[in-house]
Amino acid sequence: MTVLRLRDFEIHQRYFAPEAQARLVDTLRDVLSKAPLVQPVTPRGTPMSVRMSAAGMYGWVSDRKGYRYELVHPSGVPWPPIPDSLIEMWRDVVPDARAPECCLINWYDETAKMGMHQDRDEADLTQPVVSVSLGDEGLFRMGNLTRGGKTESIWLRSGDVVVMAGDARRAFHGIDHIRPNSSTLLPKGGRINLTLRVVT
Ligand code: MD3
Ligand code: FE
Repeated sequence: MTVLRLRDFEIHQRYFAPEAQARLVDTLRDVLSKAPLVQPVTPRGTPMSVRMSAAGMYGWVSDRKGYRYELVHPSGVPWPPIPDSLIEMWRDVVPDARAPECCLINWYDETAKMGMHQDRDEADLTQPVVSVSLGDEGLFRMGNLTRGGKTESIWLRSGDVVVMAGDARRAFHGIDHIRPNSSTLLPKGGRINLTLRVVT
């Protein structure tokens, strides 16, 4: 495993070995059977290209009413618990952080992307966010504390873990596109990104 530092982003390349990735995908299938992926719409009603679900005490949702954290899936059922292997990974990479309260699940098909944005719906922005990439590679773009300016891009590969702490926690970021057929982890292809967050 290689740890790269780009500004305040810390990238643990191939943190999860292929067998651990496969076990994680099996666990996620279970989570998604209870809390299925949905295609969110922005408050203006535009469908996002990414499908989403969540695990943990809170899930992040977006619909005509706005962006927010909710205690239940849109179907009304509570979000399933965050898988143990993810809690263990969180303790390993951010030992001083509070326990994660949300594991957001983003699924990208070969055409999906995520525009540049900041994550600021959480109450305590001093707490880190940790992401796990699974399946096809995604081109991650890191920006600045305000919109615009120079950016840096890096391909996130299956098994990579990214820690956003310090200034990186409030930086603009996005996924430009994914590289189809770059991984055999997911039988139907695509990319899954998990982000662990402290919400309250
Ligand atoms: C930097 N997800 O869910 S992961 C998101 O690959 C999100 O699905 C992307 O941006 C994805 O909000 C990027 C890396 C990431 C996640 C959360 C961050 C970078 C971040 C929060 C703050 C700053
Ligand atoms: Fe984000």
